[in-house]
Amino acid sequence: MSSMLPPLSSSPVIRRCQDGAPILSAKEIPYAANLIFNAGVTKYQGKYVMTFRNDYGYTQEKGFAGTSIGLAFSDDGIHWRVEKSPCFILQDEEIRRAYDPRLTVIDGVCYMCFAVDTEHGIQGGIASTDDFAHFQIHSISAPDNRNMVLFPEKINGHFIRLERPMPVYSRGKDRFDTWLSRSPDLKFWGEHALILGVEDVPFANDKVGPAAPPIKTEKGWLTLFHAVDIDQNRGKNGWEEKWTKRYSAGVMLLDLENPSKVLSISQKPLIAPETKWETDEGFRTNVIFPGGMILEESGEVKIYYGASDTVECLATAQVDDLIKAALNEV
Ligand code: BMA
Repeated sequence: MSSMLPPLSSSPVIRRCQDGAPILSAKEIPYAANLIFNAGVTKYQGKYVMTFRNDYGYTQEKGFAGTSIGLAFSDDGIHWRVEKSPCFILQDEEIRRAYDPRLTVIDGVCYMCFAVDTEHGIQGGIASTDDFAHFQIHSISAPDNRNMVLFPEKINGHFIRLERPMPVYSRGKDRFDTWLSRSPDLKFWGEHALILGVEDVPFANDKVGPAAPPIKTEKGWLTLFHAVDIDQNRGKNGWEEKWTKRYSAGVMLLDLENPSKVLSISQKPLIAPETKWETDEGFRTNVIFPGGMILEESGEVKIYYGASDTVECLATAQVDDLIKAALNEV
């Protein structure tokens, strides 16, 4: 069946690296790997570091077979050396898996946010590491919450995070929005504020949530968000039995001093699924999901995104153009 919703296209400011071909996929992983996507990427101690999600597989009968978080390093942010074993796995009688890592360096310490599927709901975790072998977990939220990202600096003495709680009971369906909260110590979180609702984004009808951790610019915190629309007419997309959602990314600017104040929201997608890796091939097609954004000294921004929940890709844009996209000037 074809979709009733209009097609979406990426902003002209976006350039896909290698014409959209993946920069990392399962065939480059030296251990059991199936779906490699939704990576967190940052620069730490002079190198590019990536932690990526590795889903072992999915069946209708058993659901997800498990997930590990793998580790890779790079000198140029494009070509990656994958470490010989995963760096982070959470699994026990209660916890099914940890996934969707997001990396942020604050005051020289590397933090990793991640989602945790448990027998009693989905939680959001925050850990730190200095060697990517040992992780100290600072907090794991109440369920259901995920897609957490940390700002790269404290504001007025507080760590700041974006998150996407999932209030199913009160709203009766998927309709999830983006919130911001603050913490003195990464453990206790409060001052929760709604910053982006589904109704604020013309290319979403289902949920909007954080994507890559924000970067600081003169005009405000430049922040990507994921935007989901759902169309029952889409029928089956990808290998999964039924997949009717489309994930694209938008961009917004938040106030530097008070980041719960939204300055501007792009009214058109920044990146929408377009290449064959994003629309035709993979587990869940029509999905792009950015998890890392790096501002280079040249003004180029590297945007790392998972495609079709199957591979990891890279796009670039100039920071000034991303600001214009957030301000709806392109
Ligand atoms: C969400 C998460 C994401 C994923 C997306 C599309 O629920 O699992 O990690 O990219 O679905 O499948």
